[in-house]
Amino acid sequence: MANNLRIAVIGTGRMGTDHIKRLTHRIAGADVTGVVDIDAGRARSAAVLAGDQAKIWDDPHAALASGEYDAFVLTTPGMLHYDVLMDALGRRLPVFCEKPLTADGPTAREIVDAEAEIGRRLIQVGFMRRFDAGYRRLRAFFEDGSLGAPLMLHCRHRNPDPPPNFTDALMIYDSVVHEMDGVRYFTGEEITEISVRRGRTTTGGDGKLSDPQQVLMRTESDVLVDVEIFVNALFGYQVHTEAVFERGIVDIGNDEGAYIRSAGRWGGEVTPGFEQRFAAAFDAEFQGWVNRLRAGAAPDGPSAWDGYAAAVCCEAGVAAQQTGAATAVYLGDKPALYRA
Ligand code: ISE
Repeated sequence: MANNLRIAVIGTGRMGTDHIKRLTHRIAGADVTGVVDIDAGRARSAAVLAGDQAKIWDDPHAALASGEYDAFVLTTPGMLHYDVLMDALGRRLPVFCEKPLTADGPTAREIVDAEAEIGRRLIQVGFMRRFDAGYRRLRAFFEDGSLGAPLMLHCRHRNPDPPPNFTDALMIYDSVVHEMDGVRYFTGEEITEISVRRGRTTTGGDGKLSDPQQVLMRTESDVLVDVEIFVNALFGYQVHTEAVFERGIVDIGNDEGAYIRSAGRWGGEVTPGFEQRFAAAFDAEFQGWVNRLRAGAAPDGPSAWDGYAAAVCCEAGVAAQQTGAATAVYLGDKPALYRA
């Protein structure tokens, strides 16, 4: 195997620091040797997390141009992704890009077209659920057909509380985006139509969100999907999926772990948040990405096309939220690079 990958992490907020810790302590074959943030204090703390071996930058383009890194992890807010990705593509540098790929469908399409023009995959998008053991197990039933054709997916996505300044649109862009990618991952099909229903709102939040909401989707072969997105669920974190096939039902995402009987009660622990629920998935996602790059191979995780498709689905979802009408999803041609 080649030397350890020299990685620069661009953006050292919540996800950036989580990934620095992961790459530094749990992933083999990679060193975080650079951190980039316009906030100098945050960058310094991030460098310490990387074992104090990381060079600090305030400009991502300078880090990209330096020639000091083999790969980049991009965890800035989504609206800053486009310029960094375009620069990295121009330099043929691999980037692991946390979702979203970019801020909107048209710019995401530009990234797809630019990468397709190069003819080699350089970008992997951080849809970590694809690396969750339960997700993989469920997908196998879609692939092997042992339970017959898939008919429906019932998804529940519950958060204890939303991030600060969350909006109805972010419930789609930041949360339901994972189910959109999940549906595409399980079925291997594109989503063709999305509707959103709002109902009674919980008194458990600050009253600014319409929460919970129901997002309904249809795929190319007419698999129907319903998603409950509930971001002030208070009790803890839950991502649960039930798939209905012609000859069986498969459900994943029930809390696992010890089942305790004590003091006249029975039960176990509820997962507190997505970092815990998907910790193993995040690790598997990064280990796979590092292994591929070290072997000189292109990344094989979620692609720029997957990021683009998710962006277009989110836009349709937000339009459906605003109009109350079923909204069609139109992706246009899929370049050969993504038609493996
Ligand atoms: C957050 O950004 C995530 O990606 C989590 O997986 C999701 O559950 C949560 O709703 C989002 O806010």
